[in-house]
Amino acid sequence: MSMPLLSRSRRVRPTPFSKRVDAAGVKAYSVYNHMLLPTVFESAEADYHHLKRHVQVWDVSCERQVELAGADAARLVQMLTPRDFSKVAVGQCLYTPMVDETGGMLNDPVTLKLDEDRYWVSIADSDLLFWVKGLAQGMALDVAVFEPDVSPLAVQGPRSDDLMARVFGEAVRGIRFFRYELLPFQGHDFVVARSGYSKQGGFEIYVDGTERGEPLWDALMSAGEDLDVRAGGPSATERIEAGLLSYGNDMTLDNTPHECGLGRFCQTADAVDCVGRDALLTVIAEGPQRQIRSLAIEGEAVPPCIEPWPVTVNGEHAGQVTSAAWSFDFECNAALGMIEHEYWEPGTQIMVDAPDGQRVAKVMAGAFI
Ligand code: THG
Repeated sequence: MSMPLLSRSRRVRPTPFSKRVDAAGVKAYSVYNHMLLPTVFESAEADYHHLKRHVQVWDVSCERQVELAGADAARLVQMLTPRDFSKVAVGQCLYTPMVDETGGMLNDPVTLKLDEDRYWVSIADSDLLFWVKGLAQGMALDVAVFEPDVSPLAVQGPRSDDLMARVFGEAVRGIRFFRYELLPFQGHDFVVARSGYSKQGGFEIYVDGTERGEPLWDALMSAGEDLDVRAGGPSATERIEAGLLSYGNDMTLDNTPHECGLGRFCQTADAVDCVGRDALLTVIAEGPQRQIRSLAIEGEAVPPCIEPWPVTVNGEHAGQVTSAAWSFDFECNAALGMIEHEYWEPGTQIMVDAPDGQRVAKVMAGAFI
């Protein structure tokens, strides 16, 4: 199938790694936070198998940072989320549902506490910067809110520790999940976290300074030659198998964190400064009416889900599929969908209105991996 081209302009921003990504033979891009996100190199299938067996370097610069710096930064961060930040330590990364005054999801970033008065909010695909600036101005807070020149570079896959140790030293092996350490490369300390948008293990290097991007990319690629390191990107198939959510796909402003299955990241009663606190306390009291579930869809490979696919049971509305992909390892279609509470029990058989016809599907107890 021929693909239309992507028209380029200033609005679709390149990244510090774009020249290297192009040289590596990128075959497809998505646009995320108004920035290029490389998605396919060899093929979706080859990239997926390689990610699960070896190690890849991902240009995820589009996971832009919203920096909060100043005396009121801690107060502002707590206004954004029902996750309790009162006991968070410097060096931690937290998966952070962020909500508006109705309890609707604005974004699901990873938040790094860099200092008592300094945070990076590593955002998914929505313009969170404007909301945070608005709150800071409206509340007359003593805090700077801006997008710094920081671009995450992810190293993902089972050989990530080995590759990273060659570039940043053996200390990388001691970094715990969702913690970061400052580690030197060519005389500069980089924030290196054990995190990333896959379940294959790995790290994210927060590259502060565009000019530091290419030297780091080159060092990872040459250090990993015998590990078969390749350029890669988030694998839609792998992340659907893993149940990793995608903002704008699996959830929107219309969903609460509880509908998204993110209740375990909310301590709403303790998060007294959270803007959406009252709305979420009501949701908690009533219980969510629908929730994200992993689904297995029968039949041959489905096309990508670019509009929600209706889900029914005996002709009754039962929810919608929001992401789907053929799982090369499980040899069935893996999907994520928002399922109404009458139908969300594991094992429930549902019907999915895929673009090429109706499919039988099953609600799963958890993710594929
Ligand atoms: N890394 C960084 N920034 C990001 C992403 C990332 N910004 C955009 C997007 N990804 C934000 N969304 C997610 C979704 C899931 C996870 C991270 C970011 C994730 N979740 C694990 C899970 O759900 O099992 C672990 C959560 C936990 O236990 O704390 O990793 O990937 N920098």
